Amino acid sequence: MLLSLKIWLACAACISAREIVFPPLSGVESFQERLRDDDGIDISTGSDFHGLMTFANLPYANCFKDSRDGDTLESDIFLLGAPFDTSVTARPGARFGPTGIRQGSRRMGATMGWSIYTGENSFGSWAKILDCGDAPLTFLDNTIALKQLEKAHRVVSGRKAKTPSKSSIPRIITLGGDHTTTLPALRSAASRWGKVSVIHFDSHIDTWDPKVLGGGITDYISVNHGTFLHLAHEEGLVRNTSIHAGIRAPLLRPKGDLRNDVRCGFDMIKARDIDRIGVDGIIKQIKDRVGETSVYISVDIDVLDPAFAPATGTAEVGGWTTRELLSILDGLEGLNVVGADVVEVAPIYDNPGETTVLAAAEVVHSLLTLMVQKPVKST
Ligand SMILES: [Mn+2]
Repeated sequence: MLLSLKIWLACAACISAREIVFPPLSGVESFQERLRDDDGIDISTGSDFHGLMTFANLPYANCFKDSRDGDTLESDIFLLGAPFDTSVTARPGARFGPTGIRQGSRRMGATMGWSIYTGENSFGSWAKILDCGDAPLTFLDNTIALKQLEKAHRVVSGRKAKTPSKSSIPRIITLGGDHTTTLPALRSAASRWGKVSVIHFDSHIDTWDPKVLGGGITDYISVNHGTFLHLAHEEGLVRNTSIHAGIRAPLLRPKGDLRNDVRCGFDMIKARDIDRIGVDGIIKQIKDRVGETSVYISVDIDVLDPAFAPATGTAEVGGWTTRELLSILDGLEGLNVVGADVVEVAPIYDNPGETTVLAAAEVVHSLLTLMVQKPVKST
């Protein structure tokens, strides 16, 4: 008995005497002030999980501050959240998409940002990249919310570029939001860059005539996540060199929807075309279509099969894998990408492994990389 007590006391002493040795911490550029002490324990940098959450641990900036208050915020690429989901035709929830995509990006950043495929680090290149947080959008009136989003885009894209020798107008990647949020983004992009070719990754065509989808009963319901590309065409924002990729959802009319789609300026790559022409064939078809024009890339996460992106409002089976989509996106290097978004991420339907938000974050990373690879001067 006495012996076991002695052993217990010895062990207790050994546990309390043990020092926990941390590995050296450094590398992550932090926007937090560093503590100026010298005890060797760093609580300012070194974790992907510290501070408030931004996309890929990028610095946050209040992008809506007034320049008359002495604000001189400059950046080359801005991330902008659009928490809006009241124009959907099926499951809501994408208002939490921006938060979900940021959650999916927590392990991203400059420190471990070197791509095994390209050898590049998009977070540590020439471009300054900031996260604006989310645009403050009312959730009670779609008309006002979309006007707010349009103004947010106008203000952010009107800021000075940090590296004007490379690219004179800051570019925006929007974190949606249901797909209606692409309409204000296209209005803003077209006002800065002129008409754009839209590369539209989606399982649905989204060019539906409001009279067909929703019945056009009021102007209010005519603006929704299945009609915004029709409206963008009517407003003269979209070039007739646009293209869908990954389409597989059924149509409302046997021929009329497709005729209208062509009229809106779109060519179409269907989901199953990948089995026939492969990833390289799809890349070629997209590049041939848009050429040297200014390009806006919109990625509805439902372009992925629900096995890879279950957390979305209008899931359609038979879609692409995450790897296929990322290979196609990375293959678009060299295009003049002036704006982009990832939309329809509704995290409430995701699983504990966060399958959808991880995929969405990596898609944003690919879009960011395309922008860094190809600076675009304004025309
Ligand atoms: Mn869509």
